[in-house]
Amino acid sequence: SPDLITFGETMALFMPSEDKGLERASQLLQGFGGAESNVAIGVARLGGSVGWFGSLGADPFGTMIYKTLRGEGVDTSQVKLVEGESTGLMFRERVAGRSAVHYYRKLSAASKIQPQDLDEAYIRNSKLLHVTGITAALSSSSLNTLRRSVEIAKSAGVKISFDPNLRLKLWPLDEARAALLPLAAEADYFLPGWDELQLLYETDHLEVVLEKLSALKAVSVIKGVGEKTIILDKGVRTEVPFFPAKEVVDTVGAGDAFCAGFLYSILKGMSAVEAVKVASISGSLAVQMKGDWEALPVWSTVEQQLGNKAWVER
Ligand code: KDG
Repeated sequence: SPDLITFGETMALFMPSEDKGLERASQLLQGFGGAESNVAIGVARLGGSVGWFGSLGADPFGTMIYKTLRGEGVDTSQVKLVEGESTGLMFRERVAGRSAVHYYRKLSAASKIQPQDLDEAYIRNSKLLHVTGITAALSSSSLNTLRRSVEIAKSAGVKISFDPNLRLKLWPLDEARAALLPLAAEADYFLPGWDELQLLYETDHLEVVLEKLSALKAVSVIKGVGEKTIILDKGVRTEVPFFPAKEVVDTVGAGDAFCAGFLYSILKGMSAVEAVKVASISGSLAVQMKGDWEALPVWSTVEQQLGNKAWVER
C-alpha cells in the first residue's frame, strides 16, 4: 500500500470563465475537486507515496477524475467507477467578491459508499490514514465507512489524520458536532481551522479551546488563528506565522494544500513544527491560481521558500 491513504468524494467542478456569477455566465471552466483528492495530489506532487479511493460514476466526469489522479501519480487501484451511478457535481461562483458553492451531489456514487467497499489490507498496510468531516456528512453509510476505516487503521497501528472540514451546506451544526468531535478524539493528527473550532466548541475563547484540545491524544494543528498556525503537541504550544502569499486568486483548497504539506513532512519524519512550515508554504502557493489543486507545489519549489529569511518562526 502507499504510505498515505485517503478517501472521500471527488466531484466535477464548474466555474464561470469570466468574472460573472453563474446566473449570467455564458461559459464554464471544467475541472474537479474534493478535499481528500486535493490532499492526495498535493502529497504526490511533493514526492510522497499516496493513494486515494472513493466511488465515482462510470461517466465522463468519473473518468476525467480517475485519469487525472493517476496522471498526478496518486495510487488509484482502489477507485471504483460504478456503472449506472453518477459522479457528484459542484458549481462555484464569485458574487460580490464572495465565493459560493452549489452542490449537485445527493445520491452520487460517492455518497453510497459502504463499509464493505473498504479493502482492509490496503488500509492496514499503509502508515497514515487521512479522513475529513466531508465524508462523515455525505450519508449514514458514508459516515459508517469512515468510522470503519478508522477502526481498521487503529487496530493495525496505522496513524490517523483528521481534518473536520465543516461544511454547513451538508448538515446542521449539531449533527456535525456529534459526529466530528468523537473522530477528533481518535486522531493522531487533528488539523482544524480556528473558524471551525469556534463552531464545534461553541466558544471564541482561544484558551478555552486549547484547553479542550489538550485533552485529546492528537497533535493539534490549528490553522488561521489570525495570520498564524498554532501547534499543540503534548501540551507544548508553538506558533508559526502564515507564509505570505504574493497574490490571492482562489482560496478554496488552501486548507487541503496545507494538509498535504503537513502530512508529507510527517511521513518524512519531520517534527510537527517543521511540517507546519512546509504546510504553510504549500497553502500559500495554492491560493495563487484558480482551482482547488492546480497550483499545488512540487518539493523543489517548497524547498526554495524554506530558505526565505524574511519569514521567521515566532
Ligand atoms: O477543500 C476544498 C473542498 O471544499 C472542495 O474541493 C470541495 O470537497 C469539497 C466539498 O465537499 O466541499
